[in-house]
Amino acid sequence: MPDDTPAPPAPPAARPHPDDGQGAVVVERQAARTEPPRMYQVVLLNDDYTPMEFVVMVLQEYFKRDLETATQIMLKIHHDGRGVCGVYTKDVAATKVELVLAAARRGGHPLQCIMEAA
Ligand code: TYC
Repeated sequence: MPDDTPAPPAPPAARPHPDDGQGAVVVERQAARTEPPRMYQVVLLNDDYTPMEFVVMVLQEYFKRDLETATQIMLKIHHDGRGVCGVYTKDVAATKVELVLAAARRGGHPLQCIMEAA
C-alpha cells in the first residue's frame, strides 16, 4: 500500500533579519568596521656601482616621480644608504619590487629594492 502520509511541514526558512512581529522586516545598519589595508613602503638601497642616472630613471618610470623629485630621492639614498620610493598596498609594493629588480638585472646593475611594512 502506497504511503500517502503528507510530509511534515518544512521548518521555517532561516530569517537573517529581525522581524518586528507585524510582517515587516527590519534591517539594522551595521557599523562600518572594515580596516584600511596595511601599507608597505618600497625602499631602494644604495650601492657603489649602480649609475645615478639609472636610479633616477627607475624612480621616474616605476614610481612616477618627476625628474627633480627623483633626483632628490636618489641623492638621499646615495647619502643615507636607503630611501623610500613610495608607499603602496602589499600586492602593488611587491609588484614594484619585482619590476625594479628585473630592470636592474637587465641593466646589469646590483641595485637592491625591498618592501617593508609602513
Ligand atoms: N651610489 C651610487 C653611485 O655613486 C648611486 C646610487 C644611488 C646607487 C641610489 C643606488 O639606490 C641607489 N653611482
